[in-house]
Amino acid sequence: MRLAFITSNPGKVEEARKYFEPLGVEVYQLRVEYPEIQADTLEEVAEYGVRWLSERVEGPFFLDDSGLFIDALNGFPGVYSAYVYKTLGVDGILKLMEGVENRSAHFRSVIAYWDGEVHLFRGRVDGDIIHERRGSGGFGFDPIFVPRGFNRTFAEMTTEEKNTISHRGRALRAFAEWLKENLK
Ligand code: ITT
Repeated sequence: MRLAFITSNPGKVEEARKYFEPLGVEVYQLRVEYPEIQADTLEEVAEYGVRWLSERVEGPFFLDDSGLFIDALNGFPGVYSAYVYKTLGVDGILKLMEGVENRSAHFRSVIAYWDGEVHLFRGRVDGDIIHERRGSGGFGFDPIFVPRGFNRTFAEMTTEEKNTISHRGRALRAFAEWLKENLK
């Protein structure tokens, strides 16, 4: 089976590929720009995107909307993570967190799959924002996020390791389990 992943982010594709490869599913990247609406939840953004695409791209396909939610910043950047990454970047987040004691944060990921209707799959991972960048793997905010129970950042892990605990890995697992049940 081949699955189209609509995203501009090669890091996301790499993770989905590594996840699905052993299951005999080939993931390929489709670069189609779609509107990311301003909304309060990742679910709304993902669902709007997948419905918009369904009128323009032949299915089935999936996309992923994700974000970093920092407790001390009341969940910021959250649904604005892509914009904040492009404007403030990792260093901007470290600056905002200067002198802040509560370093708790989580990543969330929502996968939206279109096969004539919308199916949503979710994943979350809790952890802490550290004080300086560490590691060169992964993408986005990975160099400053240490998942709870570990002492390495996501950027210091292999893709496979990150997948076993990450928000996206968990959403991919829920998606893969659903596919197994529903493509019989
Ligand atoms: P799309 O084309 O798939 O939308 P994107 O990179 O813009 O790619 P999002 O809209 O989902 O992705 O924005 C999420 C932002 O949060 C993204 O810019 C990353 O910087 C960050 N992010 C998401 N998942 C991450 C992860 O696993 N590790 C580190 N940062 C992540």
